[in-house]
Amino acid sequence: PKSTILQRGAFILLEGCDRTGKSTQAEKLVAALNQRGHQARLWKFPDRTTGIGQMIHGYLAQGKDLNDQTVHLLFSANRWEAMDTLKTHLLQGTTLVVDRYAYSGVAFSAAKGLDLHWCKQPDVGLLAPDVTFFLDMPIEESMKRGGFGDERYEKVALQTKVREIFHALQEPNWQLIDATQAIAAIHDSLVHSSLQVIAAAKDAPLQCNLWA
Ligand code: NYM
Ligand code: MG
Repeated sequence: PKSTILQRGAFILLEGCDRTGKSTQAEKLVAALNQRGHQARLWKFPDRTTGIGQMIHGYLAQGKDLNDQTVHLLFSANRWEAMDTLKTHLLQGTTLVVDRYAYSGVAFSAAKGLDLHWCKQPDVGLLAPDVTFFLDMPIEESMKRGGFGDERYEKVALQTKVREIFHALQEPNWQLIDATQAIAAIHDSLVHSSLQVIAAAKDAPLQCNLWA
């Protein structure tokens, strides 16, 4: 019999400033892909469930202080500690819908004043996304959404800088999404694009070359 080669899943990333609807869209996208018969699962960074993730959570939500370089490296380590698991899922054919990644890592730390080049280095060589959906909207709009201001970084001036740095980090496989659109309209376009990305990624090798 003809041998069958297992087709890998796609690495689909959602990025953007706080309160742009990433988590809502990521959950809806996973459900829609599963419904269409694609194995898909959600992954979120920071992953607050690990030991490193708990240190990050203490910093973001519980007022624990850490110096800027240290917290930057913790966010990066929180991605590296997930790499083997993420690779295994992708190679088993599962598509990953990832809510934030290294672009957030660099955008937030550089917005605080750390050197952009320095910020990228710890994440060099991570798995590279097949597509990045950048959910973009004016900060004045996202500010109006519920919950803004609960965590460290949820401040207008900082978010404005973060947005600028995100734009500077754009790569050819980014798709800019107007995040002020209705939830259903954004969802439809994410599903449409994701199906194309899944079809294109299935025979392509995994790329462990972020910023390399
Ligand atoms: N954040 C997130 C960083 O500063 N660096 C990173 O590497 C990542 C992944 O954490 N304001 C920031 C962005 C958010 C905060 O993320 C918590 P979320 O998606 O709100 O849980
Ligand atoms: Mg948040």
